[in-house]
Amino acid sequence: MLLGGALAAIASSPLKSFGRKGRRKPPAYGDPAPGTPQAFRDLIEQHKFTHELGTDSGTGISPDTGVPPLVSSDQSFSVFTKPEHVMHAKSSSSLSPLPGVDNAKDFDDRDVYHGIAPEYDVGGDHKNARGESLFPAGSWPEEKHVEMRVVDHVTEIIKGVATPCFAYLVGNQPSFPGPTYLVEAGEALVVRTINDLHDVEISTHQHGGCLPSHADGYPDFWCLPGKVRDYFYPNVVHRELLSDGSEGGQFDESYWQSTMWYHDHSMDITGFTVAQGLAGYYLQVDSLERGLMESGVLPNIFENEYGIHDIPLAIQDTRLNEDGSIHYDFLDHAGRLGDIFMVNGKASPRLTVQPRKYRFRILNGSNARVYMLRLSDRSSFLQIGKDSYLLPSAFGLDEVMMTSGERADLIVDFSKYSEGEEIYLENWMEQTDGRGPDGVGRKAQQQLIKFVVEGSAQGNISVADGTKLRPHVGVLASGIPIAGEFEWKTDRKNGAWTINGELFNPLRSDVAPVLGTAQRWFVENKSGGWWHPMHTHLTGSEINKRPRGDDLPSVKERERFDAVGPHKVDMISLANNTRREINVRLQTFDGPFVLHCHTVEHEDMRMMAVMDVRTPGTDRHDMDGEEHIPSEISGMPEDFHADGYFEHFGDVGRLIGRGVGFDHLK
Ligand SMILES: [Cu+2]
Repeated sequence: MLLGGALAAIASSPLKSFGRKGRRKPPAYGDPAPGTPQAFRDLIEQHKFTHELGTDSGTGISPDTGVPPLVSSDQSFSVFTKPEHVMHAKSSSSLSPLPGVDNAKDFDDRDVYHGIAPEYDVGGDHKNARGESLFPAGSWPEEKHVEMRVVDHVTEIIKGVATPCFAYLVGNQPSFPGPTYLVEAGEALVVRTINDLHDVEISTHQHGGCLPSHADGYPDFWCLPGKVRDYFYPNVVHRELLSDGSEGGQFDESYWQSTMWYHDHSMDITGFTVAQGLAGYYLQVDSLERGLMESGVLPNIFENEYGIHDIPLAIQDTRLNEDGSIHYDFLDHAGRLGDIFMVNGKASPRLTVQPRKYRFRILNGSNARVYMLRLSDRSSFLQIGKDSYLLPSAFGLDEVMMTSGERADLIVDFSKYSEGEEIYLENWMEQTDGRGPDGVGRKAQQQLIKFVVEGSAQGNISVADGTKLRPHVGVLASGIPIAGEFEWKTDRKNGAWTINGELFNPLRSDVAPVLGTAQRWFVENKSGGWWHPMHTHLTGSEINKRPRGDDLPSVKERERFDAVGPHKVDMISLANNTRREINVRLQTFDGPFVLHCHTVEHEDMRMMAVMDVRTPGTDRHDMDGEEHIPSEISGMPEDFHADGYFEHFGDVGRLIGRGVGFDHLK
């Protein structure tokens, strides 16, 4: 299956201004159907806010009716909706054949067909392309192994409606969305991924991770149907530079990530696979955050607080067909909007809470929707993290905007409420198509999840406005030179979105920074009325300067900067006609990596660029736009391109030659 971007039309639409009225609707093509059938809407209404997260209220139609996906006592992974179990991977040597063994190809075709990253060294000292160990001396981790299948599944988004979907399966219980990983910083993990889908190639990206290119979900480093790929997650971050410029010091603690997520990133079809359910959380805890947990500042995830007082809430909009299946329109390139709002895969659920503080790790896992989240009584809450990173300090706010792919790590205090009180998390952002939101207003008001306060508080946490969390170390302060400046300009050309005038070509390098340097980037969106939330793989983006109000989709971002100072993010949301400045540190792993728009349908329309971080003197590959990346790095077998699996390989040549879309619609 190689659908989507290259083969279909794209809306050509007038400019649009955020918050302005009276703009013309874009021409409608794709599926003009009225949306999720009324019968299903009636069912949602009937069961509204009755599905308690963390319990099973299924009817038996769906296999995921509440048994947590436990394989064995030392490999327990948790699903969002049944989150009693904190999950630890198996210790090493649970996989057969072992990851990275030389004779892997002699095993059955299903075994490790795509190999493992060259940075993975069996029984040795994992090193990057520059020969630097990924781990400081003496911190060699105990390696963990996990086997994860990607399978067809049936879930129950609406009570009583069986919905076919895709799911990640760890153990014996598939879950929609996927199971939550919990790793400790510096604890290397190999996830053996088996693609049991029929005719759908996948490529798993760990969003926020600092990973070898082979394991990063590069869009055409696939795990093919029926095949296996070993994803090597060393769970490292950039290390401090020694005086000779090599990466040899301790980990830079300011880069440790907390709330990451993983999702499919397969070229041209990511919008489809994510809508089908291929997304989940990937949580990491380092010693600093563990200290905050053990001293009672934050809930202690290692003391069974996961799913109790530390709860991931993934917000996604979706739409169902008449047969209960998930609607996806490959012709809607503006960006998929749904008319059903899910939290953790369930339409309009509820969560019973105690009168105390909770940590909610909120993910906007929607393909194209922008949210403005508020509590129904307009109470304020704390933000402790943005995207993968804990902020330097907690700060109070009463609404938070989230574009696709962003995370907001929030603390909500229910202690002021009395028994039985009901509070909703609401969306106030109006949006009618995938180009971007129209503005904030009551017309858009949508209750997403109901919190019901019950019982007495079991313990509490002390985090408050101003509590110090993760100190920020500036890119410049880290001693790494800013080796250059680079501009990324998004635009719309020939009916498609481009970055610096180009469509994504997985074989072409768009910027090739030297490993061990930093760059100052200017990211600019001049593409008329379109919004583009931009995401860069490999490393965090440092917001070093107080942003101009005109350059922000929400002035709350400047309030955040004023409150916490420079900090790291992994998403930069570009409203129309805005420009942002960031610093990025390009360390640890050689490329290729992508940066792209996280409105997933724009990404599928090739709104991606390639950052090929390179170690001088190495000859890993030549990204001239034509030559294939060597098998060792891509994991694609040497004979792959010769055997005709994809005759036209994503139609790259065709795209470059004539642009995207049907000519008569341009
Ligand atoms: Cu975009």
